[in-house]
Amino acid sequence: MKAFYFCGPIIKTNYIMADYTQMWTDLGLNHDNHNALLDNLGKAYQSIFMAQENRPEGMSYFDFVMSEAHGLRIQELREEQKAGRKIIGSFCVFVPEEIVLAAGCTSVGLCAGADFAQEEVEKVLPRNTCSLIKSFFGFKLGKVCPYMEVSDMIVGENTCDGKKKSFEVFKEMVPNFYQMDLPQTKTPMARHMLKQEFKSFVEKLEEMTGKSISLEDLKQGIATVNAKRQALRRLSILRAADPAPISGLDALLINQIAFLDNPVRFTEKVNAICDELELLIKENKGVKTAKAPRVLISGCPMAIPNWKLPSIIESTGAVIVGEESCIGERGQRNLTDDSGDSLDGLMDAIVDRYLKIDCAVFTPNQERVNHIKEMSQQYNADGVIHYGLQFCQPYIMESFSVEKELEKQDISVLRLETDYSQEDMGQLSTRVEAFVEIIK
Ligand code: BJ8
Repeated sequence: MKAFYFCGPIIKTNYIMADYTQMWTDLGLNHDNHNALLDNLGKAYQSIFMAQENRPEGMSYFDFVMSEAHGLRIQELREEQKAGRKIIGSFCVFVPEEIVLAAGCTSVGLCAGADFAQEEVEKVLPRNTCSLIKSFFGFKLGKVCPYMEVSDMIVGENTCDGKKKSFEVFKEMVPNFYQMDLPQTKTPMARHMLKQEFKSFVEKLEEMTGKSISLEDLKQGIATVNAKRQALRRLSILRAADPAPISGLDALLINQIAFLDNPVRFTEKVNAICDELELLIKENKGVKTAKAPRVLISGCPMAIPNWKLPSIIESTGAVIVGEESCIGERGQRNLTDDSGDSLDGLMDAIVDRYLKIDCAVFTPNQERVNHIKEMSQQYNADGVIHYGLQFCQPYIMESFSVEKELEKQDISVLRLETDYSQEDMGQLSTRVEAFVEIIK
């Protein structure tokens, strides 16, 4: 039996892992930093994920993907590059994967969920910047992210002020930065602007690849991404069962992997685990008992390896039944209408689909509160934990009105603010335990 890498020799398997040292050197990674990161993540993965009971068998594929997230997956991306595909990295669910695929490119997510090289980061960004932004700066400055280094183009979107202004610094650190402007309202003018931005993105990709996107290409791109989102939606809906058939941690992990894996293979594997979950539900088998308190998480996205809050919640005996988040339902629930018979018609459908995303950078944003209420009912949640990353103005500001509206409906809410550090673990645990006691 041989151990394998994501994160050091942690996850035991029969798989014989390759030596990726040369590939990491070619990508310019800093070996000491990278090994330290993998080692820490491996330990975290082992204690958080592998220690769970009653995991569906289908999770073994996602464990495998994680174990090879910096190995085999990067090798695959490099092979795609050799075959002429471009790799497009991005930080936001507003960057349309349909268009990336239609251009014959591959999309990867670059958001990061761990602190790294903080001292270096704070030389270029204010201390009071949210952890998500500091994290991807740290991964760049510490040279530990193979996805960032393998990307042919890095798309930065103007969403919150933090991202928008930090990209002014970040674009000086990478040679291949592309800025995408996004509206902050949903007026007809904003819709027009988004369409223009998406058209410019098409032009940029066509210029990079030297190939025009055809109607057929775009239809195929939409079909692939719709299938992926449908599979994730299927997974979400199965979590309404009581007892819940899968832990929130594992469901979050699958949603996180959606940003890294090959979309067609990923879709097959999500559907396969859904088949298994359906059988478990028929047999009335769950990851916890039917009495376990059910929690919905709402708020900022949780990028790999940000598992802190979900692991605290589930360690109390509660089960997380949904994520109202971009790495979760907010990012994946809407499909793109593929019935158009012209490129322009399909572009309209893509714009309409993306404008349904109810990110807190939009104003007004009543749809998000409505969606939280809807999810809370649909998944039979006993309470909602609102997760705000410290210094994230859009979500923290919105958390007050979310709390007020949910309480009007007698839905219990706990508003939390945290970051990626481990320092507040004790305090968070105490607050979460008290909340879970209340909603029991
Ligand atoms: S569509 S949620 S992925 S912007 S946590 S960096 S908001 S200060 S991530 Fe997001 Fe797109 Fe919106 Fe979704 Fe700013 Fe807040 Fe930091 Fe954030």
